[in-house]
Amino acid sequence: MNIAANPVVEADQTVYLKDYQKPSFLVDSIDLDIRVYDDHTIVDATLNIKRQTAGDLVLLGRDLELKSIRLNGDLLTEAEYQLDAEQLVLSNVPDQATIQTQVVIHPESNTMLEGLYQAGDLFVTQNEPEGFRKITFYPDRPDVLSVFTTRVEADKKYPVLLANGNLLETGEAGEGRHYALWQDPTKKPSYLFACVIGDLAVLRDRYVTSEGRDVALEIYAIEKDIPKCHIAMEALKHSMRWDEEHYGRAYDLDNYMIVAVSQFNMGAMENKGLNIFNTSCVLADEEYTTDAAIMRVQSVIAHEYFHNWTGNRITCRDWFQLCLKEGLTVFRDQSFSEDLQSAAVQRIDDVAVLKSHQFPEDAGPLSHPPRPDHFVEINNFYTATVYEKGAEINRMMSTLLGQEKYRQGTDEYFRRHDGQAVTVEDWVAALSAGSGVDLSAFLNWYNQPGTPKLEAKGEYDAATQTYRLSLKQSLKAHPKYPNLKAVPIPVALALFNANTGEQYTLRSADLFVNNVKDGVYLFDQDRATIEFTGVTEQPVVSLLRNFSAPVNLDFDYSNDELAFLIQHETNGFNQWQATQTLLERILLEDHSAQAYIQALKNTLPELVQRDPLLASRLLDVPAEGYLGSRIDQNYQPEVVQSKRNALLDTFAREMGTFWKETYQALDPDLQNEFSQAMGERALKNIALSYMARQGDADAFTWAEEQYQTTLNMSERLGALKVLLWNDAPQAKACIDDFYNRFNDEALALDQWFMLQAAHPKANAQTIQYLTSHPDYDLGTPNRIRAVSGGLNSHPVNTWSFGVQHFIELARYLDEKNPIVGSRMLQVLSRWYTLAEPQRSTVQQQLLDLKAQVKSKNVAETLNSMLSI
Ligand code: B3K
Ligand code: ZN
Repeated sequence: MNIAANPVVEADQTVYLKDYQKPSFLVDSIDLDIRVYDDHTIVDATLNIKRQTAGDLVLLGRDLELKSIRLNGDLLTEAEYQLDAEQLVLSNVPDQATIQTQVVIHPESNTMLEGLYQAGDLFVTQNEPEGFRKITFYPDRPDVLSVFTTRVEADKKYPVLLANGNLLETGEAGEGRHYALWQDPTKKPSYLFACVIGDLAVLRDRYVTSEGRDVALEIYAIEKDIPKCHIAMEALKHSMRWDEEHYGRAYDLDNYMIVAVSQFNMGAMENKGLNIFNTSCVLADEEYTTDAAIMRVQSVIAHEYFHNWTGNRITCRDWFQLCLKEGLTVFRDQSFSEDLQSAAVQRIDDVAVLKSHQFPEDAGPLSHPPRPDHFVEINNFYTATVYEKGAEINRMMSTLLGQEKYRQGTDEYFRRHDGQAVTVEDWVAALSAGSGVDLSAFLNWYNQPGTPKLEAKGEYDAATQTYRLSLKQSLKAHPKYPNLKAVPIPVALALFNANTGEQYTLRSADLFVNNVKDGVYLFDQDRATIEFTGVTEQPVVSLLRNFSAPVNLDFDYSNDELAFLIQHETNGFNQWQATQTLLERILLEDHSAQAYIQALKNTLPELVQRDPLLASRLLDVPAEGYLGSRIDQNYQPEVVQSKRNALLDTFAREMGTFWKETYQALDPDLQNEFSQAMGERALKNIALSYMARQGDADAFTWAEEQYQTTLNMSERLGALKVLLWNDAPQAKACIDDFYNRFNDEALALDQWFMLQAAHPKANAQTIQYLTSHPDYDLGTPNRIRAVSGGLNSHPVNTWSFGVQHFIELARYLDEKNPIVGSRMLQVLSRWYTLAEPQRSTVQQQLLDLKAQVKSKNVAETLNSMLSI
């Protein structure tokens, strides 16, 4: 018997893109037999393999107890193969052969939530990127595609037995056990394999595709959560139709199953025909989940569904190409969500995430290109850069092409590569060929790290009625990526008449599309100047409308010009962007707040009536964490916090009765449209918190009333937040009441943890109380994220008592769940920007941790963090 033990970190385990080689063998088909018992699981695998190139047969496997291996029916002895902690290698294998293995695995004690694991009463899989090798020996890499036939057997206490594809057969297996046999007719890589064993209820529906296929839709969850699955079901049908209409892609199997599980490392997983979802990304119900969570559920449902074509039917050649499927699929789900609610607000929310997560990542020690060229642990590369920046690259190409050409390009991609495992180059080449526009310069975006800086200067010549815009781009040098090249930057822009507020029609020979109001200029050199003619009066320019490129814009606006844009920009995104630019100046460069306050006073009353959701976003004040990420040295979180609080106090005061009147005027229950109601709820909560800041005696009474009387989670939590974070006399009773109401609802209980951890005056005792609470569970990533995410909403707390919390968490998870451990540690990645003595203190704690960690995940993250 051989036990492949946990790997230990060796000197250099770096994998390089340049070393990519095709696998020696392909797998035509695999038969899996998975027999689950209480204290072990037996996995039999039969692989029909075929040689592709010269070389040994390499079957990857980790933590597997090998019981037997046969080659063409003959039992092999230990001398006939080489086995180590990572792989099983056979030499001199015939060009065509059958390999049979039997292994024993232990899902019941698998705390890493990777491979097959037990979560409560449920057994589920998570195989992307390299989990399948923890189930059986296999060429576990995305360029090996095979037909999977899966027999799942378990005790009848688990009535539900699922795997990918079509159900061929079910039956008795003796001793109170039963089995189900599934076959997935579509060839797929092993990372898309899934099976589920458990006792679940199901919500069923149907969808007939544009090609006439009648698809059975099923969402599996525990019985009491089934009523919370309807929004997800509607979103699924909506996504199916959207993909047909926008990309011409129809679904290809007779069933589509989604399973909700409460212990899951990330949001969801697109396994072929059998998605597995974190409950937080599938359960949606106004009573138990917030509006933001409901929006997220719809977008994640769409994301995983869209993967069926961008990811599953066309997959990645290797894991360096991860952003091929993720960047494209995120762009697709963002576009879907833009159709679902206000497009401007969706864009605001997506860019806010990009700027608060991806920009700091790209400016720090964890910076990497969307398509990295080396890694130690691929799980560390499911990053904001791969996902969100990857999406931005696709958005830029689609902006340039326009709807029709973009569609011709994607059609060509699906035509060329259906059923293949491909690269980023293949995608850009197909998009170029289909659209007739050479997009190859966009490969620079995929291959280079860092956020480009776009410096722009404007000059108006009244005599010739000409406006000249000079542009310059630059990228910060990166030690690992020399020879950085200019990238193509689509600059969407508009000019407004500063006196009348009207928008000019753009006249310039330099524009991609001329004589329009919204122009796009393709800036692909180091420097350029564009000239606009017929500009009769002093203009105000609005740049990067809709955030047309993921760059840091440096334009010397006056505060009055920004205030002008807040009031006159017709692009909701840039209206919001003007508020954010102005606020950054006020908060980080000590500018006066007057221009901002006056602009909002002029804009809000009308906007609150017309578009409450957009109005709620115009009230965004950059979070302390985001502001901190804009400071590269001598960062003092407490200084940022007190400046921000001072601004909020001023703003609360100066807006006078606006808050109270707004709170009283709005009634979300009267709105028919979800996004209108959502906007009004958001506004009312903001108004309540400003009323509290004003010291208005009604604030707490109204908050308590809102808390007690509502049946809507956004309203209940919004009110509770005001009470709790302001230490209102009613706070204790309400937070206890919340616990009593929802202690059997895991997702709502996460909010209970989060809200307390996010108290601005939380301290080490608060965290101690929460993490030793009987409902705190280190085996449930959602619960960990609730406390850690709450705590991290105030960098003052993160960088004081929080450091110890995150270090201890990383140390514990290093062994138990390194994927999540590595994530948690990344919270501290900007330690080097802190002012002394904090900087050295945190550095020392990280160095101490480095000596103790074992997993590749945590070790790689820590090494990068310390190599600044
Ligand atoms: N593809 C999965 C992510 C898997 C993460 C593994 N650590 C979810 C998604 O992007 O749809
Ligand atoms: Zn994805």
